[in-house]
Amino acid sequence: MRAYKIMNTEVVKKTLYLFCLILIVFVAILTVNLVKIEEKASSTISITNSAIFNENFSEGTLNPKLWQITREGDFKESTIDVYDADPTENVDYRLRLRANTIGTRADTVKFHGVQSLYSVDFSEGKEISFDLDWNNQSNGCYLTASVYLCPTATNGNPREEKDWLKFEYVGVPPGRNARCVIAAKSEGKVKYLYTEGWPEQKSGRHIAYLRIRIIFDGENLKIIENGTERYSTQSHGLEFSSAYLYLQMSSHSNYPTREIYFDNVVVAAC
Ligand SMILES: [Ca+2]
Repeated sequence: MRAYKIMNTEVVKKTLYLFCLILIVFVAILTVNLVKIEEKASSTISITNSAIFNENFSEGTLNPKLWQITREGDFKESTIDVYDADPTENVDYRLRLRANTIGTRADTVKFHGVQSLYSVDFSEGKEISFDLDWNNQSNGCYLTASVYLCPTATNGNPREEKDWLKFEYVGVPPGRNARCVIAAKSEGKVKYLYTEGWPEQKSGRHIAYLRIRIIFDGENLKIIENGTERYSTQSHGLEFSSAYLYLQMSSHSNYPTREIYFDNVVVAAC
């Protein structure tokens, strides 16, 4: 009887040891996995923080969940699509804005483009960057390629909205060159921040494929074109800190088909 009791106690002890061992192994496995999950979560967050928005149009079509088309004025042709701009078998999808204004009303300027359906909050440091291909215009007279940051949404012309910041290229006669314009509109009043010497200097310069970076850091605003600072202020004075992104083109009447491209639109924390 006594021997049976001792044996029984031994069995209980062994079972208890085994249980403790299993528990330790289980806790160890769980801890390792939790650390892994945490690492994965933090890397996901850091990716989200550094690139909030990244549009390279690689889907080959304009995503209606991200963009809506904007248009104002009469066109002979107005095409806004995602286009493979690479003439070889490689693929290079970009946003294409294409306009033909032959035979249209002489008293109107025609505007079209896209508006992001999500707004960018730049109350904390943000960089908005994009590629713009002026597409080697043989006659880019009064053609414009613009990016507007505007707190209000419209499927018309963002220029008519009450508040915005604009970065733009305007084709200058006889049409092979362009100049840069940076302007802000506040409560309906337009203020030119940078005009590249215009109206005294009217010749403009040759532009081609451009990478533009618009950097907000508190009240500081800096605009960089192909690595060179174009504009900088320590007090941008904008009365909005959240804006839709508009990629735009405009043309006067009686111009044959002209097209420009945007690509690699990135919004990132900085
Ligand atoms: Ca692309």
